[in-house]
Amino acid sequence: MKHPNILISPKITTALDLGAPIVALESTVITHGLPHPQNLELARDMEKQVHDFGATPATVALLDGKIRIGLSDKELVRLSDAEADSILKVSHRDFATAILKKKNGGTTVAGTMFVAHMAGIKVLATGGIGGVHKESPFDISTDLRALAEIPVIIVCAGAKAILDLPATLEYLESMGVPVVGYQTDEFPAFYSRESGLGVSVRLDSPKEIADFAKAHWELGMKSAILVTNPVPENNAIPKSEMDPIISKASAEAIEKGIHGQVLTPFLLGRISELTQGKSLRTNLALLLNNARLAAQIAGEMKTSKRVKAI
Ligand code: PSU
Ligand code: MN
Repeated sequence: MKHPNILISPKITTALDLGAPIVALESTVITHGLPHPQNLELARDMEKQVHDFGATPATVALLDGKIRIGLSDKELVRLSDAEADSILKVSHRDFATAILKKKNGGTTVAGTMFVAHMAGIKVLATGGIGGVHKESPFDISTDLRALAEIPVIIVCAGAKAILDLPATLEYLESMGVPVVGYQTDEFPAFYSRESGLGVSVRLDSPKEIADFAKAHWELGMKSAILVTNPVPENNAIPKSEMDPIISKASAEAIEKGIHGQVLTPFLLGRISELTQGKSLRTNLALLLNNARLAAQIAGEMKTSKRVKAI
């Protein structure tokens, strides 16, 4: 793929040429989702997890107005050092802004899906997807539209309970997006393993997920497959403990009139303060857990392809 505004690193180019497993990583979590220096540690650790589990990590971001697939360590440092105010949060509508103004930016799940699909990368890892907001039901993340339209596998820990989870799941159902529970029947709520809501299918191994994706896309379906991977038990915070904290942070957002792109970062920051950093540790643990599963799925996707070629 040649495009004047997209630069693919040599490592990723080689992996693409070889048909080797690759996992795309979003970068809004680095630029807007986590405080410094945990964001840099996390960015490095995500890449390491993917690598250790047999795939090539491809962090996607914008640097100097170019869409980048695969970053050097120096570039990860640059991205994580930038003040959130000066760096863009890049979803579909923001790419041309970043290109024209030669900006740096973290790509959201939607933005990363768009870039990954263009490059031929099939699997993406994140923490949690965006969804329908509780405070303003008309605030629906571009992530949901991207899930409806872009055929890649997203590994996440569900959606945060800061969102309207039933409405988010209804939207995904309307758009025909399969919601896979990895070794669970319940839709995980990011910090918590439980939400009281169901998934559309439970699958128990990376191989089963790869086979499911194949079956879905071979029919000509265009949507993504959302794989929800509950946070490891020892890092989970029970729903009953999170609910009052989330309500408090949401009420503050309404009081302060915070909405739009800054709402998610505001809520995440407040929840971390209100839990004295406990939610931050959970956030980091689930991100790494998702990177591992994504790498395993990417490995199985490759196997399925090879078997087909024989
Ligand atoms: N969930 C997190 N941390 C994040 C995000 C989601 O736990 O940083 C980011 C993701 O990049 C997601 C984006 O794609 O927020 C959604 O933002 P919005 O709701 O403005 O679409
Ligand atoms: Mn939004």
